[in-house]
Amino acid sequence: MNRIDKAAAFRSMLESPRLEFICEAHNGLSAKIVEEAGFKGIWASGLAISAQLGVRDNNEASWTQVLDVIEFMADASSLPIMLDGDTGYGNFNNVQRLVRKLEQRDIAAVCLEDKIFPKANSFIDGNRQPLADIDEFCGKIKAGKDAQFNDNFSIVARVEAFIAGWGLGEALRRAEAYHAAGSDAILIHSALRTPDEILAFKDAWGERCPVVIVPTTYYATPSEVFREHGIALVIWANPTLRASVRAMQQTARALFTSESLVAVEDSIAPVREIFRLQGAAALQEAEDRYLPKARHAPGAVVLAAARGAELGELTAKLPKTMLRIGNQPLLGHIVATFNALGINRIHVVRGYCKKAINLPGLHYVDNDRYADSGEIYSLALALACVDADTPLIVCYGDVLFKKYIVELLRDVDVPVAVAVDTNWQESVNRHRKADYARCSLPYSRSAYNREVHLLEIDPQLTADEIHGEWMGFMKISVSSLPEVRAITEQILQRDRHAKLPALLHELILRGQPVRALYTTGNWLDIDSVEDLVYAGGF
Ligand code: SPV
Ligand code: MG
Repeated sequence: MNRIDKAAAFRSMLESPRLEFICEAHNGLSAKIVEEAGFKGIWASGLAISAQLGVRDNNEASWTQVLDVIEFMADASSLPIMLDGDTGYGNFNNVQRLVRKLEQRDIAAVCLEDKIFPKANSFIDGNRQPLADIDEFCGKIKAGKDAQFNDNFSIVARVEAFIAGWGLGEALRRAEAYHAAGSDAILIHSALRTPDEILAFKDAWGERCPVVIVPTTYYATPSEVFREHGIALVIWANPTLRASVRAMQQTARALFTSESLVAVEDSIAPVREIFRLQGAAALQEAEDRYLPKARHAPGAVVLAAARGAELGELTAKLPKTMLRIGNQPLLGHIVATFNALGINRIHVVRGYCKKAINLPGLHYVDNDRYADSGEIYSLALALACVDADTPLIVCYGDVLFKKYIVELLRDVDVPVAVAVDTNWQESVNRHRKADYARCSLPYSRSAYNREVHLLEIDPQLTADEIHGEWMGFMKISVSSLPEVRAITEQILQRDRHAKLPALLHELILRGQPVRALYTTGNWLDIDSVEDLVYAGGF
């Protein structure tokens, strides 16, 4: 990245034949705002910086505390900054150290005023303020100029003669001396409501060196007047501070009185504007470039639209997924297991007694045709809602399972995968109908680490064909989501009641490999009162 010479940019503003303007900022945020407004330079105002720190403009903030603030300003903005260096925070020696520290922080210029440390703001009893000894002040300017490394760094000498109640003669005498000592420009300050003093000064001064002004009290003077008189630079010394003070006062009062953000929401910046000013987008881009690609935590879809009529009275007013097992509903257990694996974007398809499914933090998809549709129909509704850039784990809403089953699916990086329970005989013994799976390799120790694929899912498979039972767990990768979406649409055109295995069938038919991951037990589906007893929920 090329480094801009901010000092050179500031110097060319001072020396340009045009009237230039710089605006006050007092922290990183206001520096950025001033830059975005279009200004070419920043005035790091002593008044504004001390005020935003909550202290007086009397050198109550130490000079290193001021340095800390302007370092943030210089980082937040590419504009040249002129620091309001007050009296230089000490004698010539302190000025030298100040100039070196400013250059290290890429500050373009410093303005030094001919008063006594600790100074007071020019608008508070200005005419009682003692001025610096001219020779002593000239020594500071010389010392500062000798200390700077970059020839373009500017030292602006601020003449406070008018402020302190002296006349044009004293102002010119001082300006002449400071100019001779090496200052790059003269700031002539005045507390009048008219520009008379500064214009008289400029007219007498001529073009000896650039003249800088601060029209805070004579703000009503059109800038055209300054232009006509050949002023080099106008400093708007405190507007962003004053604007923010007024806005904060109004907002805080309205909020306190109304006890509601509604009263202020439309008149304050949206949070996303704060993020923009902070450069949040650039950090996100940088993260994409520099951080190792984080494995996207998958999302989950829980199919829970059915009643579970086989449970009779128990599901008269509740869908099966909301039956209590231990301390919470079945669905709560499912969610807790997903959550334990870092999966928190969970879409639940609900249908029967949908209002009863109301656990917080879930995304609900309503299948209002649950009585006249099947699992694929519910899945298709969910697929229309899930993120396109996140893999998906699908399961039924009536199963309890140990997290390792989902963990295996989460960590496998293939287009589509299913978990297959090798403990299938148990379901035969319990006389349940099950989705039996035939795979490319039976489960065995040697199948460990081999890529096993699903060949067929069918409740009618014979015992010698069965390699396991499919429990409804399926993982769909990001790249497969569009195809799976298309297949579900296709299936629904011919059969609105189709069940999940139809999707696997179709994938296999299309030659899309479906990885089978063998697991053994560690899950339970709730199909009967006996299952509920088993699960400890009855
Ligand atoms: C400042 O902004 O701190 C200044 C300008 O020094 S003035 O407040 O007008 O003195
Ligand atoms: Mg000041």
